[in-house]
Order: sequence, then C-alpha cells, then structure tokens
Amino acid sequence: MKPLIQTVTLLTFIIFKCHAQGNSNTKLWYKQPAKQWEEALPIGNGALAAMIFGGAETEQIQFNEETLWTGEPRSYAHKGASAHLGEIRRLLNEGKQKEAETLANAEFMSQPMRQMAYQAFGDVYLDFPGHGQHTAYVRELDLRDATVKSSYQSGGVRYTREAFASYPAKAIYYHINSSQKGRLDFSVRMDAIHAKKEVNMGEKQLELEVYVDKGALFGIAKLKVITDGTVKQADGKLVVSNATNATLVLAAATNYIDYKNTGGDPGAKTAEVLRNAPAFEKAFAAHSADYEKLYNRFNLTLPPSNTSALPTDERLSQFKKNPDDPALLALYVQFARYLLIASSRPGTHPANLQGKWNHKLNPSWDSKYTVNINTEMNYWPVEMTNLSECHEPLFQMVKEVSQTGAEVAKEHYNARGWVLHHNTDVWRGAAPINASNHGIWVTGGAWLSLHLWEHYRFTQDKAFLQNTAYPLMKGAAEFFLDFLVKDPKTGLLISSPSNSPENGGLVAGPTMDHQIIRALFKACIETADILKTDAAFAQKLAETSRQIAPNHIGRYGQLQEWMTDIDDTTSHHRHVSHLWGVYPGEEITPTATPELLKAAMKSLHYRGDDGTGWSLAWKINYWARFLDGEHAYTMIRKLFNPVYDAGQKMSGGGSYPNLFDAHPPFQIDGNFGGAAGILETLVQSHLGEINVLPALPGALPEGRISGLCTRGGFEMDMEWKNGRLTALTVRSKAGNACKLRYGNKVVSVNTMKGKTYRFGPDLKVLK
Ligand code: FUC
Repeated sequence: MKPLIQTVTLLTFIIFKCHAQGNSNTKLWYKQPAKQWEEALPIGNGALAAMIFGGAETEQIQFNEETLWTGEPRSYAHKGASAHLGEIRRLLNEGKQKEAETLANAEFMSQPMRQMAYQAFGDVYLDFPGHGQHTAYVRELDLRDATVKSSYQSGGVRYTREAFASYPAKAIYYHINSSQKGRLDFSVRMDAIHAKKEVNMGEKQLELEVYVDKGALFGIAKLKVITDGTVKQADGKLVVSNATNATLVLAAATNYIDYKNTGGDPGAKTAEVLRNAPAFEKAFAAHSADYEKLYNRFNLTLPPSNTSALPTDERLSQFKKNPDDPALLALYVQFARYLLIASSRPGTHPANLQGKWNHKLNPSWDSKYTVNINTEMNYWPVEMTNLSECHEPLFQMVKEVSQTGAEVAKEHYNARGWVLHHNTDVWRGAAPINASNHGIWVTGGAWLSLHLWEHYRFTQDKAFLQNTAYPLMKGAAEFFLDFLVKDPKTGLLISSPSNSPENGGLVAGPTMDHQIIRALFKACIETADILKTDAAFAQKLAETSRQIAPNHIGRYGQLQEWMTDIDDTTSHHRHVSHLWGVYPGEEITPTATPELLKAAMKSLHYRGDDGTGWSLAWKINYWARFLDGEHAYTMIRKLFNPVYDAGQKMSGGGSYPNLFDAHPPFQIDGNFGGAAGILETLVQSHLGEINVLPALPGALPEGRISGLCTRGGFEMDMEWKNGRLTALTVRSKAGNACKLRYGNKVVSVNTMKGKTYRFGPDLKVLK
C-alpha cells in the first residue's frame, strides 16, 4: 500500500472507530452526504429550521422560518351556520347520513373551506470546487450539543463543517474550517422555490426576499460571511478565497406578527439579529449551554449490540433483519427530545405536522396543525422527558384558538365557550374544514385543553393552573354544556354532529368524543376543587358527565366506535380513535374497567398491527397501557422498518435514513408518539401511582433512566437488569404523597418537597 493511502485508510478507520464507541445513544451518523431531503439532518431553534445535506462539492442548507404561510388574517367562521344545526342533527337521527353531510357541506363549513399552507423559505448553496474528490467522509448529528457536522479529506486538507441553530442568537450558524492555512475556497449563493423572489448582494452579505403565492406574507433572509479570507461578489454569489475558516450566519423573518397582524418588518428584524450575532466560538458556547440545559435533564441508556456501532442508515437495515439493538431505541427517544427542543421553544409556534422542517410549497396536509391526533401526539413525550417548557408554544396556540374558536362556537352552534375542529393553521382557523364527513369533529379544543391539565399534573404549578390552564379548560367545557344533545333513542347525552376521526363519516355520538368530553369535565371538576372555585359549575359538569353515553361493548366483543354496533372487524383503518380512553385518556384501565379493556384490546386486534407512522406510534402506547410489552415491542419494530409497495415506493410507516418518521412522506408525529410509547413500557403514572416497568419488553432486559418526570410532581432515576428493577430514586418536587408500584408490590411514601427517596431491588426502601 502506498503511504498516503495507508494514512487515509488508518484515518478512516480511526474516525469510524470513534463513532463506534459510546455514541450509539447520542449520534446519527453516515459515511456519505444526503442524496435526498429525508437523508439530510435537521437543526432548529424553534423559529428557524434547516436541513443540512452535507455535500462535499455542493452543500445545501434548506431552511424554514415558522411563520411563512400562505393566506392572511381572517375569520374562518361561517356566519349563521347555526341555523342549520337542528336540521343536520335531525337527518342524522333519521339515519340520513348522506343528506346530513350534503347539507353540512353547503351550509356549515369553514369559509373558505380550506386552511392555509406552511411554506418552504429558501436554500443556501455552497460550492467547493474540486471537493468532489475526497476521502474519509463522515457526517453526523450529535444530540449532545445539537450540532450537525461533516468532515472529509480533499487535496491533502481536512475540511470540517459544523452547523447549529441558536435559540439565544436567533440565527443559524455554519462554520467551515480547513486543516491547512489558506486552503479554504468556496462560493455561497441563495435561492428559493417561490415564483416571486429576489436575491440582493451586499458587502459580505446576501439577502433573499420571498413572497408567498397567495396571501399577505413575505420573508427576508439575510446571510453574513465572517472569514479570515477574502470575499468578492460575482454573479449573484459571494466568493471566499484563501481562507482558513469561515462562518456563515443566517437570519430569517417574515412580516407575520400574530394571527391578526401582518405589520412586521422582517428587514429590520433580520438586520438586528446579524448586528448582534456573536462570533462562532462565542455563539457555539451560548448555543450549547442553552441547549444542554434542556437536553441533559433526562437520559436513557439501553445497551448497544454489535450492530449499534454501524452508521445509522446501515443500523436501521440491520434492525429490520435482527431487531436486537436496544441502544437504537434510546437514540430514537433522545432524537425525539432533540426534535422537540429544535421545533418548540417558548415564544415560538408549536411543532406542526413536520415540526418546522418543510421543503415544499404544497406539503402534505399543508404541514398544518391537525388536532384529531397529530398535534397532540407531538407533545406526548414533552412532560415525561423533562422538557416541560417546550410545551409552552402549544398553550399559546390554545389561547389563540380559544379566541377564534369562541366566534365559531357562537356562529356554528350558538354556544358559549370555544370550539376547535380537526385542524388549525397559523391564522388559528377553528371552523370545520375540507369536508363535513371528517371536518366536523368538535373535540379538538377539548383534547388540547387537556394538555394544559397534564402540564399541571406533572409540574404541580398552581399559578399556571389558575392563570393559564383553567380559563381555557373552562371555556372548552362550557361549549359542551351547550352543545351536547339528547339522543332520542337512548335519552343519553351525545356529541352530534361529529365523527370518529376520519372513519365512518358524519354521525351522532362517536365514542371518542364522549371519552374526551368526560375527561375534560373531570379535569375541570378536579381543578375547581384544587383552586377552591366554581363549585356550582363543577357540580353541573358532574351531573352532565353522568348523562353522557358510556362506552359500549359490541357484538364481536369489541369496544364500539359509535353509538350503534356497526364496527367493521375487517377494517384496518389507521385511526383507532375509540381507544382514546385507554391512551392518552385513562378511563379504560386493567383494574377499574377490565371488561372494557378486554373489548378495547379486541378492537385493536381487529385493526391489526400495520399503519402509517403516527398510527404505529399510537398502537405502541395502547399496547403499553394494555401492559403487553411484547406486543408493544412488535409495534416498536415497525416504527423503524419502512414498508414498501411492489413498485418500491414507501407505502407504510417506518423510519427514513435520518430517523424521520414516515407517514409517508415524512410526518413528525410518529417520532414523538414513538418515543412516548417506548417510555410508556418503562414507566406509567396516570392512575395515581408510579408504575415501574409495567410493560417491559423482553428485548430490553437492562437499562438506565435519569430525570424522567411523572404526574404528581416527581422526577425519577431508575435501573434494571435481567428484566428486574435494581434501583430507583424519586425526587419530590411538590411534597405530594407518592405511591409506587412494581408488579404486585406497592410502596407508599409521604414525601417532603425537595427531598429524594431511594429504593433498591424490588422497591426495597433504602435509608
Ligand atoms: C389526519 C390523518 C392522516 C394524516 C393527517 C395529517 O387526517 O388521518 O393520516 O396524518 O391527519
């Protein structure tokens, strides 16, 4: 072997070896650049997001800013729709579903019928002439410091690139370094897929202006180059020569201020960000400190196997053949936390259907907020994995839709309170969209309100409960006091018109609605008690709740999806909404309602194990709540394994090479729901006790968790070996009584705020 080749081979070996050791829980890495978007690696600071491709000769940074959407401020409410409510209900009661849907489509839907779309913003391209020839290429996303890196050897020089999105600096940083002085030469340009766009040049600066096709919004992105080399302008590019390093700082903004106001000045906003942007080292220090404060609070360690050291794409293919790589599950959970920190920070919008990562002008389902499962699922792991403040953007959105939803409650239902149907967008549309058969679904706001209640249950923050949560929960509940209607056949109160999400069309009384409404009423009743307020209102909710149609077991032993026993046991529909009471709801449990639980399991068996990404993720959580760790693991496997049709097109759920979840195409909910499901097999805390290892899959005989939060205000660390609990530590944040369960063993402790309690194998109390 020639000496140079030997050195390169050795270097490659060392680099790969380094990746192999100790990183299997914390790094996604590859031996080649991304060829397509779903291989690129995401960064984000809540408001800005980018996908880094890592090409050696041509690098692409595809970026987004969260407020670039089509449309403009408007009310979507259909004035006077409530005049038709009685007739729609009457038609449904008479079994005339088609007539009811037709009437509702004509008189009851959002104006306009569709909501608006999240937009790609632009791209930064970097050209490195001659770097097509390279060796020892590695690309990675390091979850520990939220940085995407790539490096390779070209022309005897080692080039390294690091990219991160800084929350404190409100900017994306991209830093390039060459191992030899003055050997870095490249050019940088900006572009966008928008029809109306403009690129302007400044000294060491580029500016991209984009106008959305339909609507009031435009965006400005500014990119500044800081380098020790020379910078010249040529053909719409900045050409950097003879440099040793260079930092690109990217800022982007739009004229969106809030859902009512588009009077912002993105030019001034981005200029200010660039003016204040610290140099690379300082920016990185601030970024990593800010990020680590959140990320380091929680850890999950599952042991690596002999495939864990492989590059992530190869590791995924191996897992398909032999699903023995526990560390991959830990990586998946931490990746979900990474995505949440990157797409949902205080002061930003909540994570949408793609988080904030979107490279299209017509993304699937407009990359909006679908709230009949998807948006809620995005936040399933947030409290448990100690990222409570990342929940805040969702609460802000709930507050805003409670305002638009109050108008919809009035115009469509002549009701008090507020209502949100199955979708919202950046303009906070709340009326039923698309088509009556699935758009008229009334419990979106109720479900989202329960997220505020969950935040309280985990944090025990009474000021939050009083000032933020309760007013929104109460408004959501008030709506149902006016909306619920007597079923003429049974005399029970039912939700009509509505639908069992996207299955079976417009109906009177879908099971899921009743479960959600009962849960909301219960949360309000408990809150009124905690806050010593609204006793009469709580009383009214309790009386009403008792009259709502209960869960029914149907003729096949299944949990009925509707009031009538018409479930199709051959249907493999991706939504299994009537099991909401199992997860995230909690009215169907092994101890309190064993018969209903059995029926729910039957329903899930009938639905089968396949599905799109979020559907698989929901099923993991269901099986965990059924305390069936083995079936949960069967579903976890599917979360990783892409399904292809005969034409080799991805057709079912699974993970892309960058671990993005496939709907397909990419939809982020499954990443979050999958992470929540993995954890739900390890700890559950919804029944007034902390249930430890309730559904541990045999494939995960040992592991370690730290910083996991539970309801009741506890934070715990835990270890297990050979499938048995070996150590547990509980920190009490609020001084509540703590009941722990491990199998049949129960231990109760009266805790003191701020104190830590230790337990040994099998929950043995330690001093
Ligand atoms: C619901 C689901 C679809 C998709 C969309 C965003 O409509 O039925 O599968 O997830 O939301």
